[in-house]
Amino acid sequence: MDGAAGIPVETVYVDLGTGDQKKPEYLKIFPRGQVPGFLDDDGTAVYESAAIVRYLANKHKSQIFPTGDPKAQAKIDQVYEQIRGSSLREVGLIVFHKVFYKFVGVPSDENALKKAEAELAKHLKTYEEIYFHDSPNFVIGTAPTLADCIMGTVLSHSEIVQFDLTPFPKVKSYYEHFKGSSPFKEGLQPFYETLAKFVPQK
Ligand SMILES: N[C@@H](CCC(=O)N[C@@H](CS)C(=O)NCC(=O)O)C(=O)O
Repeated sequence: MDGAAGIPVETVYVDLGTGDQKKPEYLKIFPRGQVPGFLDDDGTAVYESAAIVRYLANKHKSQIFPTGDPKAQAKIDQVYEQIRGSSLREVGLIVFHKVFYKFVGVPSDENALKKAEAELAKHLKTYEEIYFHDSPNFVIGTAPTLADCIMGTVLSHSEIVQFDLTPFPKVKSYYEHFKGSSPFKEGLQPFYETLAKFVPQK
């Protein structure tokens, strides 16, 4: 399968439900015991999603994280790090309150949930203003970059917890395009469909 960067990769599903990620054969390759993990043909093993993208981009000279172009990389990295350190945290909290706490029978803290939702809305309003300038379909520039990986992750989680994107039309239309892309459909959709089953529908 060709991913967003046009780099051929084969997807192997690791069943978190049955704990495949903690089995000795997986831990031998990926000692962190989490997905995703990337195993190259020569046995090189890389974990952490951004590290995998950067590794593949460097190896295949992909625009997803342009090799040898520090300025372009910095533009992408500042978006990646900013979103990962803020919105991913907030949406993660919302998922915990709405999905995992219910799953393990821990009462959700409504105030903390509301605070995380308000924070996420604030971030999306900012993204509406500062990104999607070159193309409505990409966070920055006119082709997929590592910045789209993190924005797509935040928005996919937002959808799972039924976070309303209507007040953010640029973000909403960006996400519609992202969801229709084949890398999302082939790589991420099965994971999000599984997660969605645990969310009480409104
Ligand atoms: N920061 C890591 C996050 C990895 C992560 O949290 N993976 C989760 C699924 S999204 C996982 O494997 N959970 C199962 C476990 O920890 O046992 C990345 O970006 O790759």
